[in-house]
Amino acid sequence: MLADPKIPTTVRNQLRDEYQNIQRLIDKLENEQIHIVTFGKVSTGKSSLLNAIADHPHFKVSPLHGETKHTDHLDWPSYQQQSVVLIDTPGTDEFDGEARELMAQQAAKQADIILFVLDGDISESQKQQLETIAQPNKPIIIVLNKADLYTHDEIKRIKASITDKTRHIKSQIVAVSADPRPRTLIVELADGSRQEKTETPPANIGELKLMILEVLDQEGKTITALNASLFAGEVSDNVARKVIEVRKEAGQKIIRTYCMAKGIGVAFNPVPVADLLFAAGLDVAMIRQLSKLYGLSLGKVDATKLTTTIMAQLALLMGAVWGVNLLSSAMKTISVGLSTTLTATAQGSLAYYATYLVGQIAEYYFIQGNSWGKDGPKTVAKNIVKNLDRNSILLEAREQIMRRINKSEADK
Ligand SMILES: Nc1nc2c(ncn2[C@@H]2O[C@H](COP(=O)(O)OP(=O)(O)OP(=O)(O)O)[C@@H](O)[C@H]2O)c(=O)[nH]1
Ligand SMILES: [Mg+2]
Repeated sequence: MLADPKIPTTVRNQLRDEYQNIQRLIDKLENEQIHIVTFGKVSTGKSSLLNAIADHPHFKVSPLHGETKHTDHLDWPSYQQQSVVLIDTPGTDEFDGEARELMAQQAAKQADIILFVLDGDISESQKQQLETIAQPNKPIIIVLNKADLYTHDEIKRIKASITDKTRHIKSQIVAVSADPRPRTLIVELADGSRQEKTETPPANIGELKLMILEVLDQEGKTITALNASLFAGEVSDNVARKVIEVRKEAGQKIIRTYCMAKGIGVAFNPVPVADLLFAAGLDVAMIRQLSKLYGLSLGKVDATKLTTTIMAQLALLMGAVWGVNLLSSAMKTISVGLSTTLTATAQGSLAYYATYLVGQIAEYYFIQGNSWGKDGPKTVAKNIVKNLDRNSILLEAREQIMRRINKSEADK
């Protein structure tokens, strides 16, 4: 379609841009590694923090200062070719100025996110370190670790003080306990007697995980991180909700781009209404991209099969509706316009709507983990068609298509 001379160059260029955006999104999903790098003074708990994030004791931890001697990394079990790499650096101390600065810059260069780890208020030299690694567009999360050693009020006060002292550096701050100390509890037994009990609380890093996810999201990288096991394990409700939200948003973007392409394509190459449902090449491509987003990566054959299943359900459901009724309701939404563009736009809107339905139904299938659930495809398709506001989608389609037709005419 991008090579179709019937479609004006300006419109084709716009579509090409949109395709490229989606393609970039998908490429990120497939190829990009995310580097999360710790940085900070000796013994603040950098290695412990990465172990807690990974939920795996990979990095050596010890109460001795300077336990980590070399930069070390842990490759996450990759999802397809993408992965998240956790990178641990040796702690810096007050005496190794030059080497420290060099390491800081190296860490900053390779990091997508820097975790600047503290275990109390920030000192003057730590502030200088932070200034050294701070760069525009390099997200920094200041992690106040060992929160278990402080009271609630103390944490509030330390956080406020850090915030104040780092006001000029773009960063966020969060308090965590990567490796909390065991604590002694007094438990009252049924007979009224009391007993001491020692327990080690689990790491408390849920808020940090959520922050990492949000930073990646702002960087346009969330999709890559979603499938990594980084967010598996002790996943808070918030994190899980955020993952679903971001994925859905990306899914809707993909669907709309394909709707637009289909709508424009049909508007400039009107086809008989009966063929609308079956001009399925773009729908298959859309379904493949959606499947990648949901971690399933359907091949062409499977994607075509799924498209056919959905089309068949829609055809059954719509029957006559796909014919005269729908076309006339698509026409009705068009109040002004040149008569030559009238049917073209109506048909384009209809094609847009059909692809929109296919996209929504496919996305439902992927969200359910590649399954129609107990209801089967028929009920799923029926519910989705019923719950979507057909007229507002047609209206939206018409507006977008008209805008492009008008633009291409204005450009002539
Ligand atoms: N109380 C408490 N102790 C912690 C916490 N996290 C880490 N520690 C302890 O702090 C000490 C240092 O932890 P590490 O993870 O080795 O610190 P590091 O920053 O990697 O240290 P270096 O590699 O020497 O720079 C260990 O004894 C950890 O058990 C925490 O959340 N609370
Ligand atoms: Mg260490």
